[in-house]
Parts: sequence; structure tokens; C-alpha cells
Amino acid sequence: MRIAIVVSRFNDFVTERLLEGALAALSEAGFDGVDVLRVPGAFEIPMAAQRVAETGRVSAVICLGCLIRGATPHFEFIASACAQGITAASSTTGVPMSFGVLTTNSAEEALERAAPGPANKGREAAAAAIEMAQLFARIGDGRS
Ligand code: INI
Repeated sequence: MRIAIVVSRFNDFVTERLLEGALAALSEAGFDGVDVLRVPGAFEIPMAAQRVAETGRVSAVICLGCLIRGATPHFEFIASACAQGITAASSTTGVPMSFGVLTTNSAEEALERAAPGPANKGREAAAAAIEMAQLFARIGDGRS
């Protein structure tokens, strides 16, 4: 069972910590087949998630990013496109995708959610992806 992680470089002082949390959770769960795919920003996450899901090589995709609210409505547009895009990509491909994309009011809020430990949102997204991949394998749709 292979799992892909799509992680954005924008705000990488946060997203690299989310990635560390996700990789730790996957390693603890015994996953060694992990593809890490980096994209420019949260807006590009759904495109890469759909493309890797379409290859048929992965049982789940973990999506990691960080949006920090600014002075303009930019944040809302990207956050909405990212969440809806991931939902659509998962629905279109039938591959489960977890949402580890932070949407915070400040860098401090983001860093709190990316700190090492059980509350790391990358770790939480990895746990959700593993659970969904195993559930779909049990349902037996021939994708695992
Ligand atoms: N991308 C992010 O991942 N987080 C942000 O906070 C952010 N802000 O604030 O602009 C951001 N913008 C880039 C965007 O995701 C795209 O990469 C860009 O618009 C090019 O398509």
C-alpha cells in the first residue's frame, strides 16, 4: 500500500513541520512506500493530488499546506479553492485524501498546530489517510 503526500512550499517554515509529523506517523504505522510531492502553494495542492491519484499507484493522498490570513480576501479564495479542489479530486478519483491544510489568523497559530507531538496537524492528516486507505482496502474496491 503506497501513500502520497502533497505538500506546498509556501510558508515552508510551517509546512515542513507538518511533513515531519506526517512522515513520523506513517513510519510508526509501518509505511515505507511514501511519495513526497512538493507544489508551490495551497492553490496547487488539488491539481497534484488528483494527478497522483489518477496514476492508480497510491491508496491515499495526504494534503499539507499553510494559509495565513492577510489584509486582503486572497486567503479566502485560496482556502476555498483548496478545500473544494481536494474534495472534488477525491470524489473524481475515488482515492481518499486527507486535509492537513492549516488556515490560521497568524504565524503563531500555525506554528502551534505544526509543533511536534500528537496535536501536529500533519500527523493527524496522516492518521486519517491511513484509516481511510485501510477502510477502502477492507471494502475491497480493488485499489489497494
Ligand atoms: N499559498 C499558500 O499556500 N499559503 C498562503 O498563505 C498563500 N498566500 O497568502 O498568498 C498562498 N498563496 C499562493 C497560492 O497558493 C498559489 O501558489 C499562487 O497564487 C500561484 O497559483
